Amino acid sequence: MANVEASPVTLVDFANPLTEQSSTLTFNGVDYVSGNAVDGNFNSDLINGETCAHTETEGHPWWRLNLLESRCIAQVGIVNRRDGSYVRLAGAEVLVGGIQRRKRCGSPVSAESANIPGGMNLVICDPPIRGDEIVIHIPKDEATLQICEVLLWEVSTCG
Ligand SMILES: [Ca+2]
Repeated sequence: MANVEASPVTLVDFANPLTEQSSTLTFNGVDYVSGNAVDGNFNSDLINGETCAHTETEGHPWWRLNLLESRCIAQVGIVNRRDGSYVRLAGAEVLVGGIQRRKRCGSPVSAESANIPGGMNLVICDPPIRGDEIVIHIPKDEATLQICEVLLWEVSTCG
């Protein structure tokens, strides 16, 4: 009989994360930079916590994480802000892959899920997707992307 073992899902502990986003909001002298979404600080109070990433309101805003090495991504958690306008995250999609090819992980963040202040929006890649890059974007003509923290989970092998 074949010995079938499920691959455990583990949290990605990424060092020196490289991030960028389509634009950066500056509000009251504070820059809501892309790196705020992977600084290990889960404070979801955008204004008082100053540890969320936030783009301008624009067409098709995006946030990107370069993992520097290929990983098999199983789930992505997006921590929303809690101090208002959290519904803006509705419709956000997670893409996993590289420059040449990206696949969408799971389903877009639902309006219901985005409506939870400070909620962790879990996007499950079923099956897991291999890639060295994570993109979170909102494919709308006018949108604002705000992410307080991103968590990634991986499995050891894809497929
Ligand atoms: Ca943060």
